[in-house]
Amino acid sequence: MRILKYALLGLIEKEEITGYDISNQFKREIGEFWSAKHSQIYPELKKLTAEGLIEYRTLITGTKLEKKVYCITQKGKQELLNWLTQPKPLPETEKDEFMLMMYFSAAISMEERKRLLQDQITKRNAKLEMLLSNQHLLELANDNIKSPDSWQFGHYLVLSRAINREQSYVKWLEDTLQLLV
Ligand code: FER
Repeated sequence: MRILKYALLGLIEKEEITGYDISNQFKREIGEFWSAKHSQIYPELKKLTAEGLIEYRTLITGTKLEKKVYCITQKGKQELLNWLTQPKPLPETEKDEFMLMMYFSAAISMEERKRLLQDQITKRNAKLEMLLSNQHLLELANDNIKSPDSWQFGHYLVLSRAINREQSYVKWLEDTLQLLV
């Protein structure tokens, strides 16, 4: 399944947007939880155009620069709505190298295990700090972010889920550290 297709339709549906800005949006927000290579985005835009799901007009900026500004078609809106309203399968469990190491960790000393757990706690806490600061910025920029009617509500949801996940991971790491003597 081409999931990137729906990420692009979702972005273009919000407002007409250049390929360059789509790429930036990906880096800034969606890419935090749905990674896409810069090199995948342009071919996908081409496909969507060929399929009649999006259209573009050419914007001349300056003397030579031409930009494509994309907007969604009726057909594109319909496909996006179909996808949005369809139940989703569970993803495969995320591969976590630390978990694989933990699985075999009876082979190493308690001291080594504790050191490695402590290292993960430090790294997870740093990630958590980043997420909490993003959440704080989002709350500052949108006074009604927790309202399901807010246009940024979806962003808030994805972020709060990530915070929840990291907090629970850190708690598990700390509980595990306590088990080791
Ligand atoms: C964001 C920053 C981080 C964001 C999501 C994340 C949607 C992370 C998500 C994750 O790790 O699952 O602004 O916005």
